[in-house]
Amino acid sequence: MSTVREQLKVVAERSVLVHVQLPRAYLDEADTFGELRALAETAGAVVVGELVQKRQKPSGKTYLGKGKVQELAQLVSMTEATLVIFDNDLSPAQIRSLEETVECKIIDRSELILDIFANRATTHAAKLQVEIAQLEYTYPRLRAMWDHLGQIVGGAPVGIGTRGPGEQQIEIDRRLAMKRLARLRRELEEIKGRRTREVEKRNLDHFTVGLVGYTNAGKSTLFNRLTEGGAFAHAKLFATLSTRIERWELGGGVAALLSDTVGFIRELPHHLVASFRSTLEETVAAQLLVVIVDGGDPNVEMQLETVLSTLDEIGATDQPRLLVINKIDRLADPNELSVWLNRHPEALPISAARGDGLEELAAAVRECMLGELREVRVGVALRDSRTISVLEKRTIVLDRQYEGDHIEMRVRIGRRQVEELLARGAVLTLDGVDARAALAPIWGGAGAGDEPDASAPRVPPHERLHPR
Ligand SMILES: Nc1nc2c(ncn2[C@@H]2O[C@H](COP(=O)(O)OP(=O)(O)OP(=O)(O)O)[C@@H](O)[C@H]2O)c(=O)[nH]1
Ligand SMILES: [Mg+2]
Repeated sequence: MSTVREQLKVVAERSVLVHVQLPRAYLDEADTFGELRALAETAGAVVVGELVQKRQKPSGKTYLGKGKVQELAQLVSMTEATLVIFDNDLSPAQIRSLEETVECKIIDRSELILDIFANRATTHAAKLQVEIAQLEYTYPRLRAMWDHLGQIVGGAPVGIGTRGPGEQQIEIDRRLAMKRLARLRRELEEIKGRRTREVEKRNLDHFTVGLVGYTNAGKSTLFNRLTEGGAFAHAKLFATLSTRIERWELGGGVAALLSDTVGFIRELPHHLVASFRSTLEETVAAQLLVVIVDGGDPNVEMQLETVLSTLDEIGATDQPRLLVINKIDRLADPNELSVWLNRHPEALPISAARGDGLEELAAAVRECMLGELREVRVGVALRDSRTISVLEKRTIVLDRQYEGDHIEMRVRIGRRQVEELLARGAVLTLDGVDARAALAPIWGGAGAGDEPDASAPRVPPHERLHPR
């Protein structure tokens, strides 16, 4: 076969799905192909056959066992498939051996996901990030394939997914690709720098909440419900590839900025995570994370684990988290929910589609944002315009009085907000008393400057969901 990997696009191909079940299986056995099928369909492929093999470990040469490879070849010819998609990641050598025997184009899960990202990317930054990931992942693999594709005469198009005509061309391609990669990386760095500055400014002016979750969990649907909307929500996987931010009215006169971003998936290709880091960075910087899972999915626990470990990986570990279980309208049996809630008592059940549980969600976020509200007189020096501006923007101001070089504002404010201001170096009085000394009498309990209780158990970041 010489034309097998000429084209890596998946659109409208008749595809056979293959899954090798290894002992450490975390997928629901009843629906082994659920996710791969959804990914394939998202990419535009038509699924015409499925093949599973249970193995202790993959076979080095072809991943599948010998007999199964023959079975796969038969299935491909019987169904007239033009593409085989492996749920497992394959080495270039494995792909080559498989293609030789099965006589059909073979791709793995990472390549499939990259293809989806490539087709979905619409913003400049997303396109940049996908191309970087492709150059890093697909390109070397294609190059490794070229000798098996045969040394073909010149004239073939050059680039991703096309074969290179001979050694010399490969060398030219390699240099061009390296140069391009360097340029793309530089451009992405610039975007990143600009973004970091925007994020810092935003966090100063507003309380920011990041929506994170597995792909298809319903992030964009929820985002559209809670804000003026405009996010693209769709039954396909990876509908969202860039970050959107909108104002979310939490009730009681306070608002937060909510961000919707790209979804996570198990074993997200490493290069893709790396290059999408800048998109995810806006999430990393959010002051609260809302972790959303699809309660109707049989693999919901795996989804949650994936999301939590991806958050660790991208360094989003410092802020509190709220766990939300979505699509409760889809649960056939209400017992399913109570089983889940037993395991995760802090979770908030919602239905983004029907609008259930959204007020409770807003209330929980408001509590995270403000802590318990008190009405106090806050004194600030007039020259501290930054603190005054934060108070005006983020608290409910009931009254203002000017006294010499000071302003006394009567506000409804939460303890967390005061602590945040103090942490930024603001000098305040509360009801005429120095704010640090006033915290405990006003709110009760330990003051802001006190050491955290050393005997309190340390919770690892991935389990640090916000207690309710
Ligand atoms: N039944 C039901 N369906 C929902 C609910 N919320 C979202 N959906 C559906 O789930 C699918 C995915 O929703 P999205 O909002 O696009 O999911 P997402 O998390 O933004 O997905 P990506 O952007 O791909 O990561 C859509 O078909 C939604 O209509 C819900 O509460 N109930
Ligand atoms: Mg989305």
